[in-house]
Amino acid sequence: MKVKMILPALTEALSPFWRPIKYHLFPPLGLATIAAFFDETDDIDLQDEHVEVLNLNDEPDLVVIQVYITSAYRAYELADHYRHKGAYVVLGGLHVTALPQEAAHHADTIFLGPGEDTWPLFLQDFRAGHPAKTYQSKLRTLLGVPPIRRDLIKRYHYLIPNSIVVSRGCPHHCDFCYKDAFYQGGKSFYTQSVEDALTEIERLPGKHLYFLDDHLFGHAPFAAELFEGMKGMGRVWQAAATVESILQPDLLEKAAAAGLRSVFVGFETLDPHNLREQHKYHNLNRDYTTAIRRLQEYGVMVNGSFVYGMDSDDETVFDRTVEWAVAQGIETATFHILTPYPGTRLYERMAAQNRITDDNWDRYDTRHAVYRPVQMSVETLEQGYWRSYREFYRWSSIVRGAWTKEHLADRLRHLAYTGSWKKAEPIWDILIRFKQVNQLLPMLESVLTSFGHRLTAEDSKLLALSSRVSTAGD
Ligand code: B12
Ligand code: SF4
Repeated sequence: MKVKMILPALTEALSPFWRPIKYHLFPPLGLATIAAFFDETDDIDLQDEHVEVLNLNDEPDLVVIQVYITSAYRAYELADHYRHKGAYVVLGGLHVTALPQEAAHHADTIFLGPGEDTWPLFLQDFRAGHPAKTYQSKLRTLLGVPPIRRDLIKRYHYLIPNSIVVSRGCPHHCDFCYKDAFYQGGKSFYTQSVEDALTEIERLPGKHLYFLDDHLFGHAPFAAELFEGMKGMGRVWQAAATVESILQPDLLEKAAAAGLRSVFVGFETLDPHNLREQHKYHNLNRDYTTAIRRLQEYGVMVNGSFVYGMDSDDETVFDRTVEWAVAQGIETATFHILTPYPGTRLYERMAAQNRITDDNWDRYDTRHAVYRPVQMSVETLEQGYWRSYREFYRWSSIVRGAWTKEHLADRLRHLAYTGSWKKAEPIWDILIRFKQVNQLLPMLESVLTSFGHRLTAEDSKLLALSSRVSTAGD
C-alpha cells in the first residue's frame, strides 16, 4: 500500500521571507509513532510541511494528516485535494478531537484522542475493506507499542532530531490546557515502562535529547527511576516540569545528575486569583523564587512561561510580570495570550459568557486575543504581550537579570546568553535557508554539556545560538 503522511504547516512557517527556527526544531513524532503499525511492505512517505515543500502530485492509496488548531485550514485543504484525487483520507490529532464534526467534512475517517489503540484497529478494518467513519481512543497504554519509526524522519531538517516522549498527558487539569479535551474517555496521564523509555533513549545517536512530555516529572517514581537509569549515559537534555515538582526533594537532584540542562516551567501568572480561576491549583502557594534558585543552583537554565489575559489581569500585569522575571534572573521567557482552545473548560466558560470574538483558527496562536478580556481592551492585551518580549529582551533588562547572579562568571554567562539571543534569529534564518540547521547540533551538545560549569568565551557564543532551543514552548 502507498501511504502519504503529512504534518501540515501554519501559514507563518511557509513564508519564503522569514522562517522562525521554532519550526525547524522538532520532527513529527506523532505521525512517526503511528507509522510503527504499518507493515514492512507498505511504502510510506512522511512529509513535514514546516521544513519541506510538499509533493502533491503523487497518487497514494491512503493519506494520513495530523491536525493542530493553527494548521487546521491547511490540513483541510490538503485533505480535500487528495480526496478529489481518489485517495482515502484520514485525519487525527488535537483539533480533530476537539471539533470532530468540522474535521469530518474533509475526511473519510477521523480519529479522536491518541492513536496507539485505534490506529492498528483501523488498519485492520481498512485492509479488510470496511473502515469505520470514526475511531474513538479508549484503551490508554504505551505498553507493547512498537518502536517509533525514526527511519521516516529526515533528521537533517531538524536542530533537535532527538526529541522524545516517554509519557502521554499530565496529572493536572488546568482549564486552558488542551489536555483534558484530548484525553477524555480514558486515562489522561500514563507513561512508558522505564525499560522501554531507556531503550528508546539508547536508540538515539549523539548526546542531546529533548523530552516533549507535558510534565516529565509528573509521576515521581517513574521519573526518579528514569533519571537513575540515565545517569552515566552522558546525555544532556531539556524538558518541561511544574514548580511543584521542582520543589520536591530529590527529583531535581536526580534529573540534574542525569544531564538536565534546561527546563520549561509554566509559572503562567503571579496572581493566585488567576490560578484558582484556571484550576491550576498545583502552582498555588508554591514559592516560585525558591524553585528558580534550586534550578540555578544545579546549573539548569530556566525558560519561564507566562500567560496574559486571565480575569484578574489588568493593564499593569505586563510590566509587573516582566519586572519579576528579570529580577529573578530567568534566562529566557515566553509570553502567551490566554487562548480558549475549543474543547477546553476555558472555551466552554467563555462561550457561555458570550466572550469569544473570533472563530478564525489561524488566530488561535497565543499571539492574538480571540475573546473579550475583563479588565482591559483587546488592544491593550495584544500590545502588552508584544511589549513584554521587547522589555524582557532589552539590554537594560538583560544586564539587570545577569546581575541577580552572585558570581561574576554566572553574570557574564547570563549576559552573553540572553543578550545574544536577541540577535540569533537572523543567523538561524540563514542556516535554515541553506539547510544547515542540523550542523549546529554538535555545538548545542557541547554547550549544554558545559552548562553548569564555568563557560569559555566560545561556549558563550554557541550558547547564544542554541538559546532559541530553550524557548521552544513559545
Ligand atoms: C513539539 C510541539 C511543537 C513544535 C512542533 C510540533 C510537531 N512537530 O509536531 C513546534 C515548536 C513547531 C510547535 C509550534 C506550535 N505549537 Co506546539 N506543541 C508541541 C508539543 C510540546 C509536543 C507535540 C508532540 O510531539 N507530542 C508527542 C506526540 C507523540 O503526540 P501527538 O503529536 O499529539 O500525536 C499523537 C496523537 O495526537 C495522535 N495523532 C496525531 N495525529 C494523528 C493522526 C491520525 C490519523 C491518528 C490516528 C492519530 C494521530 O496519535 C499520536 C500518538 O498518540 C505539544 C504539546 C503536546 N503535548 O502535544 C504542543 C502543542 C501541540 N502546540 C500547541 C500550539 C498552540 C503551538 C503553536 C500555535 C504555538 C505558537 N504560539 O506559535 C505553534 C503552531 C504549530 C502549528 N504548526 O500549527 C498546542 C496545540 C493546541 C491545539 N489545540 O492544537 C499544544 C498542545 C501546546 C499546548 N499545551 O497548548 N509545537
Ligand atoms: S500542568 Fe501544564 S500540561 Fe498539565 S494540565 Fe496544566 S497546563 Fe496542561
